[in-house]
Amino acid sequence: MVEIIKNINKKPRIKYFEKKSETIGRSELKILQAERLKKTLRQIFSAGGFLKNRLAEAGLKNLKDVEKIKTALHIKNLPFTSKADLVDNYPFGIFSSPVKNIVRIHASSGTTGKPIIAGYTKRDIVIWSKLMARVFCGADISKSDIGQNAYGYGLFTGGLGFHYGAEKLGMTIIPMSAGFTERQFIMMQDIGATVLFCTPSYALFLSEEIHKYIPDKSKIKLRKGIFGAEPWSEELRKKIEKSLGIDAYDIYGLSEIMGPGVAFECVYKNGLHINEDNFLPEIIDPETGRVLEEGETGELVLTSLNREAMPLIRFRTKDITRLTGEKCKCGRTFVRMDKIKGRTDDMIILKGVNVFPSQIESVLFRCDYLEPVYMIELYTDNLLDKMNIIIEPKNEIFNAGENKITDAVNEISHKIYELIGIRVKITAVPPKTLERSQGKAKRINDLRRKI
Ligand code: DLL
Repeated sequence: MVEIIKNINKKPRIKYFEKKSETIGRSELKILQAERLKKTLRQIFSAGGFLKNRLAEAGLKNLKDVEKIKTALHIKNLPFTSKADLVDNYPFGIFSSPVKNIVRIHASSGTTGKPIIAGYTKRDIVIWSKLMARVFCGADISKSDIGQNAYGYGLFTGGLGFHYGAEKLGMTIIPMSAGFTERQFIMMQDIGATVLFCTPSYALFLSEEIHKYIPDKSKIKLRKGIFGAEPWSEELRKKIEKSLGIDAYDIYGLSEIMGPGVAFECVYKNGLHINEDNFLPEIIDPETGRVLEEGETGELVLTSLNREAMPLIRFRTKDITRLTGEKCKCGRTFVRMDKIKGRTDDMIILKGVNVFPSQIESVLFRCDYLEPVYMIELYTDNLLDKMNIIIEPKNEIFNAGENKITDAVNEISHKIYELIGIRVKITAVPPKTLERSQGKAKRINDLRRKI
């Protein structure tokens, strides 16, 4: 369990936004999930279209079959939905509400250039805002806080998702969006933001730049941050916490299912609670689709239980994690998932060994002599896949000459070898060479020859 920096000697404060729902008994929750699953299936049937046909092909032929469902465990018999299904049914083919009832559209990048569209009814937006308010309360953020929202506003769900949740809670929210770094610091200092919302890589960038704009850290009032939208290691959390002097929390979500707020950390930071009254989680073997047991690592699959516009059944997120149903000290009864290890898309297979960028990050970010930034290049050499990790040794190493740089490279090479059992190339570049990200960081540059 991660130590809670500011509350080191104090008992963490436990707050809920919807206590009854967040601490619901497990048997009551199971009944609610079954009811909501059936309601969702009824909606899909009455809307007709792609999802209904998919369910019918898999044996759920009509409403009578839906009524026969007794528990949410029935989910295992239903077919998966994937990003490709959303692309194929672009833009509205996957909606279960008529377009006239849609009040908002968001989008994320698809695989073929066409974006993936997410639609929301008025009710969906209200529920989403409440789920985001749960996230804030989970991190002991209250309506007296001032939130600086540096997630991108626009088609990305981060900006408006956080914004509406903050307003629902009654917090003061500064709609900064990402970028405009100098202005971020001006507002942070002048308005006195107490909480920061952005991607972990942007938080890191801000922490690297802050001394230029606010040399006296006592001028800022930041106490917490909620960071997500990309995988980030515990080591990165420690770096952000230390350099900004805040308490950092993880939040998970995806546009297809809603946006931010699907899962979040409470003050104990021992996994992310999944809002299980709204989303039914499963873990599957990404190769075979077999449902795995609690505690086993695999791909997270989510089913909407409370969406109107675009409920999805068994959506394959491609995100790798595992679930635990062990009791949490915060009193929430929702299962927790581990921090996301990475996406199946981003898993690198080198000589048969599976590696995620987050594992490499854990090693690199533990080395104080490196800038907290890296890039993994994949290339082909003699028909074999190879990896080159580009690192930035800090100024003091770089300026100390060739030998010091070589020592750093050798040490990293050894540490990576200890982690994955394979020798990879390590390239040192001068500090501030690699691009810093204001949104989701790109960690892999795939230069492999495509056959
Ligand atoms: O990233 C929603 C979001 C906004 C989440 C702000 C948290 C904060 P998409 O752009 O559709 O939505 O990307 C979803 O991002 O399937 C994961 O691969 C990744 N992701 C999101 N949160 C986390 C996280 C938003 N906490 C995709 N840890 C997901 C790791 C995350 N990966």
